[in-house]
Amino acid sequence: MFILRFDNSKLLCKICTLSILASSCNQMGTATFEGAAIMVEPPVSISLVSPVSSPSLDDTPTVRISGITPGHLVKLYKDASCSQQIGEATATGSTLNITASSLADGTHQLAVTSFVDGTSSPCSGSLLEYVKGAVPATLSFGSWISPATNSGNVSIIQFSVTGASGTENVSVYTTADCSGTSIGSAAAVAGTATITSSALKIGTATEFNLYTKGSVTTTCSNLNQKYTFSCPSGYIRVPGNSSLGTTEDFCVMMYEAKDDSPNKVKSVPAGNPLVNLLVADSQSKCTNIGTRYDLISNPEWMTITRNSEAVSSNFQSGKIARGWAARSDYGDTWSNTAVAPSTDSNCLYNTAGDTCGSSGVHLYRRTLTLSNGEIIWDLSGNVYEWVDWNLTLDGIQAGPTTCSDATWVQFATVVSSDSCYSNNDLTGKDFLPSTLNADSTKGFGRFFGGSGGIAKRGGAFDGGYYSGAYTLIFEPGTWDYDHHVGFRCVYRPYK
Ligand SMILES: [Ca+2]
Ligand SMILES: [Ca+2]
Repeated sequence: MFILRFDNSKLLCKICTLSILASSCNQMGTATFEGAAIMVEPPVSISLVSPVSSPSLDDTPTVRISGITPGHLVKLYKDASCSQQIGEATATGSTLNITASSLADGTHQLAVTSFVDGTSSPCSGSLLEYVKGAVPATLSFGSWISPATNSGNVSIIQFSVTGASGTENVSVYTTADCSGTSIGSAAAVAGTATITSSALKIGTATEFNLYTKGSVTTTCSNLNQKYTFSCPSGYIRVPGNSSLGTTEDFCVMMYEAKDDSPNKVKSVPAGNPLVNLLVADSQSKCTNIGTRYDLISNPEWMTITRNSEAVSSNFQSGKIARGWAARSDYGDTWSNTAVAPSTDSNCLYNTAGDTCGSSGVHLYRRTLTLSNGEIIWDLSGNVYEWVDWNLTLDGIQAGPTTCSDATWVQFATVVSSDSCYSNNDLTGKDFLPSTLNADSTKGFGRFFGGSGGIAKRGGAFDGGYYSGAYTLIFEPGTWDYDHHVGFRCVYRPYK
């Protein structure tokens, strides 16, 4: 009878057959034993319980260790080689929570071992990186990236924030207490976060003060920076109207487009409007200006007209200013044969044939005022303007070609009897003033259907009562151009 002792950690089997031999005799017997030589494996994973993410200011994080054999003593370390223990506990199930002892600022590689019957598993190696963050005094503004200064005509802006703790997530707000939805957030890289904002709502403000806080630096701090939005030079801001399909504010040319050789157009008072272009070429003149520029779309046209219709100074004696459009056989006492000779305060009114003045009859005033005080010239009259029927689809879209009124009619006639209105190819928000009695007798213009489908609006210098801010013709096709037809560009800051 004798006792054999084995060092379990040096056995390579879990079920072993042992032969016992003596040097002076034959085999004495065999013995089989099970389970006595189990190799101890380390736990397989570590996850954060509290806090839920790293980096964090919490210096005693609680972690969950999984893949444990019940009964094993689990030891937690803050280094990948398991030399600096920060906690331990005995497992009763296959998972176990351990709260670490105090961790210093910095990056820690959490690792574990299992221990049973005097035998330890190998070290797991790093299973979780935990960053205990230091608290910077404040996050600071870095620099403007796009635009390169603190003002511009885009509503999506980009800038940097510095002083972040490691890779913490930095968020920016426009509220002084960092309440509400952030306008942008990003993970810092080496302490600097590059923030790209969502589309700022330029309809509610033109100046945005910037505040920030981080996932580690949770104190809201003032970046002492503000961004000021403005439309491009020569463009005015138009409040969006979601019921008409313009959910965001946009900018529109204050004047009909003027040539800007060789391939663009500009919005300036001097010179005659650019005419005799196909609708597609007109759009190209706009898009050539740069990104976010386009030919005006019908929802945008309607947003301008509906807005100006609600401004009382655009009316006198129940009539809205119709502009440079007089024609004696269409309701006026004189006729124009050309566009207005100039565009400034000395030519605000059409006062006689091809003649203008600084004062005159309200119906012949060339400007409309928007609810935000902005002024737009010649939306009605001077030259017709090509209008892209669809705002959301790229390129030029035609309007309906199913309208039965291929002649001049009042808007009420379209509503009562035109086939394109009754079959919903044309709806009220596409063309109607806010009240149905707003017609050509009140300066609003008229409607003309047709088979071409390309929309032109506003009427021209010799249109008489057929001209008006709401005037709409579907007769032209993509092949048409005329000296009565120009166009106007928009700038969409949110794109
Ligand atoms: Ca016009
Ligand atoms: Ca379009």
